[in-house]
Amino acid sequence: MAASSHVPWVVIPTFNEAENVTRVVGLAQEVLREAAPEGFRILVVDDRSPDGTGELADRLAAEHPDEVVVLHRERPTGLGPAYLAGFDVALSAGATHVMEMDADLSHDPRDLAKLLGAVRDGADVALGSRYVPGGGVSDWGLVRRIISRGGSWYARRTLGLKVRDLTGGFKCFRADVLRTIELSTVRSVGYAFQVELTWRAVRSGYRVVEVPIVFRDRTAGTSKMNWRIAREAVVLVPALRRSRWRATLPTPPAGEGAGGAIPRAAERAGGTGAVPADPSTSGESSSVRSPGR
Ligand SMILES: Nc1nc2c(ncn2[C@@H]2O[C@H](COP(=O)(O)OP(=O)(O)OP(=O)(O)O)[C@@H](O)[C@H]2O)c(=O)[nH]1
Ligand SMILES: [Mg+2]
Repeated sequence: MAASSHVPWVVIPTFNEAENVTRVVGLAQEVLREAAPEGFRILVVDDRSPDGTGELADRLAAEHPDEVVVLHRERPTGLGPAYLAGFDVALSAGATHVMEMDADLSHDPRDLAKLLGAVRDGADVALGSRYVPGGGVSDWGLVRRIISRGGSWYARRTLGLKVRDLTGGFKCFRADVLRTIELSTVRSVGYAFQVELTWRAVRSGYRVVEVPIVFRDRTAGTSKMNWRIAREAVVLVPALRRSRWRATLPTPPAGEGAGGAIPRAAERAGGTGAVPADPSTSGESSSVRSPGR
């Protein structure tokens, strides 16, 4: 890799996405060449897809060695472990920002610019959100809408968070957030993974904003969502609350006070339509407190 890897990284997990991978990577490259002129990396994390997704990704990486990287894993163990492996590569390479995006074009790659912009404007985490003004879903039937909205509502109520879209997987983290929230102890695999990362970020006092996105149903390839993944979320969300996890935050450097390691309260991030997910301060109910607050 010739160019610096101290740039924003986008992690795209793939399993049997041969019909989508070339297009999604190409679109992301177009967007990021403008949004991140200093450079970027798109990391495809493929779990030995039998349909040849990994080989297609390798071809893209050979054509664009400064922009596309591929991580091959041995077998599909779910979205969470694939993301964790990808985060490890990105953080070890010195990523400044780490973004999550699905390969199936349900997430519009153009929104990468909005998410990155929201973090550059001062947020620590920007969530692509279907459930704030300006956001939405198209093409979904009633059952799918109810499951998704119900899932976010359930997680929000159980965890006492103000985030509207907790199960979405289109996100941008300031890299230091991922370095702080102890990824080595994250065990969740499916939707619960998305809930857990956001919950940990809020618990640690980070500023989380929601950026409106319109989510489109995949038009190619098949969904990997199943009832086991949904059940995991139902069980894991109350388990998260019971765990009362706290980040072991680094001690703030002398003179910086509590503002050093622990970020300030949520504020409006300008220019992206972002809204603070936790306008109070920590965004939590009184029974769950952030460290240092
Ligand atoms: N590497 C890897 N990627 C996975 C695995 N499971 C899912 N993915 C990828 O994760 C992303 C989201 O999975 P989807 O199947 O689209 O799940 P979903 O978006 O919740 O469900 P749909 O909206 O029905 O598509 C896609 O890019 C998948 O290819 C896995 O076990 N390993
Ligand atoms: Mg999908």
